[in-house]
Amino acid sequence: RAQQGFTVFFTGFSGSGKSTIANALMVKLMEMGGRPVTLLDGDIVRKNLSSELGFSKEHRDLNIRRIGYVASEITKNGGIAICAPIAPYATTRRAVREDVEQFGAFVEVHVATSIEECERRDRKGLYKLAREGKIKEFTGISDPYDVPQNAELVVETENVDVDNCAHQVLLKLESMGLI
Ligand code: GGZ
Repeated sequence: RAQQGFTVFFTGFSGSGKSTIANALMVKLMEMGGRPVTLLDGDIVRKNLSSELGFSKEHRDLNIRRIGYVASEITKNGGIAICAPIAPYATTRRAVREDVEQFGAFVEVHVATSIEECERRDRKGLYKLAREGKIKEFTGISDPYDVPQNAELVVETENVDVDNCAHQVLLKLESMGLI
């Protein structure tokens, strides 16, 4: 079924480049036409669907399960969902995969920028605040991140630009027969 819906699920640290790559991918998929594309970016979801949630394991899990539910509905209806949360817990990513795979393909993309590089970039100044203890439970600093073991694709951002990363995702989607 060439026109089945699917979900591209990015996971990685804050500042790893998930949002930027997800946006570039969205533009490319929209230019191709066909299925509607919905971007469920971390901060957009936090603002609109999960505004009452913090960053405990329970709250992160609830946030990710909500994203998974919306992605599975989009996938069910033949659309393309692009998700870009940190999603630090492997079991929760697995649960979302199972939700989506009832209806279509789930393509997990690990944006594998190292914590050292994310902290060095520190584009929003959050790592500095986390080091100072002003943000608690900060992923990679004072909170866990389960490195994905079964991602469909791992992208490297330290030597590869955003457009190239998005292109690698497109190639993967093509090789999976999704586009
Ligand atoms: C991690 C945090 C935290 C803590 C605030 N830990 O760079 P950002 O700002 O825009 O991305 C991070 C975002 C993470 O939200 P997610 O919904 O993607 O996380 S999860 O999947 O774990 O539910 C960061 C900001 O929120 N932020 N506090 N303690 N990131």
